[in-house]
Amino acid sequence: MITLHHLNNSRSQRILWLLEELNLEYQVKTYQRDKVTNLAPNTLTLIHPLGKSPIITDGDITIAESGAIIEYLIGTYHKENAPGQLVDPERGTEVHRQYTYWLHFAEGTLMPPLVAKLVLDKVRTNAKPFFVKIIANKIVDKLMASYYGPIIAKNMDYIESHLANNPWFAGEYLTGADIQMSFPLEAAVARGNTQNFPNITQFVEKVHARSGYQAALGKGGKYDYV
Ligand SMILES: N[C@@H](CCC(=O)N[C@@H](CS)C(=O)NCC(=O)O)C(=O)O
Repeated sequence: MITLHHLNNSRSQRILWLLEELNLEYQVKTYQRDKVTNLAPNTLTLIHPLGKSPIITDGDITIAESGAIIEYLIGTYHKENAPGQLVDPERGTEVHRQYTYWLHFAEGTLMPPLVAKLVLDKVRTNAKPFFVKIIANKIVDKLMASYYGPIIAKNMDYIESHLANNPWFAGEYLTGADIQMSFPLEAAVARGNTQNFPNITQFVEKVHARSGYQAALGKGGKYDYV
């Protein structure tokens, strides 16, 4: 039996969605983030030393990293490329190259500056006392304006223009790339950062409308990015 070690409001939502798209039987073990630090509880390190979610176990196999989990689940359990269903692209095709590219892009290129922004926003909010806050905000503003801001904007423009010509990230069909890209994009929509990105907004709406996605929401409990 597959077990998903699921942290609330996290990348693990991707895997819930994939498990539903693949129509698999699985159980969910839920972990709650610490209310102050937002970190995962230490009990997750009993499953994998880094204690980050998602993690799955399947018999005596343990896998961390959402991209690796997506590749494992699709490689092991995907049955057929039926219309409207999640497709496992054939190796050596352009669709497969696109699938692999976006699978890696999500965590390798897009997430790092988004996480940096999240951390810097926290510095801005939490810095104390007052005079430290003024200096901290100046440093954060500088880092955002000169480095992370332009990188995030460039990435968002790039994704937006890709989605102008492709209904799904690898082309015509839903693939694991869409599962992987869903988390950063739905977080961007939920935070109100996509007013000027209609294609990204529509992509997230299309994802949220899928019955597999809705079933995943039912299994995982409250998720702030819908
Ligand atoms: N690149 C990893 C990132 C895993 C990760 O950072 N997960 C976050 C949740 S979105 C986490 O567990 N945070 C809690 C913590 O670091 O304690 C993946 O894609 O699985």
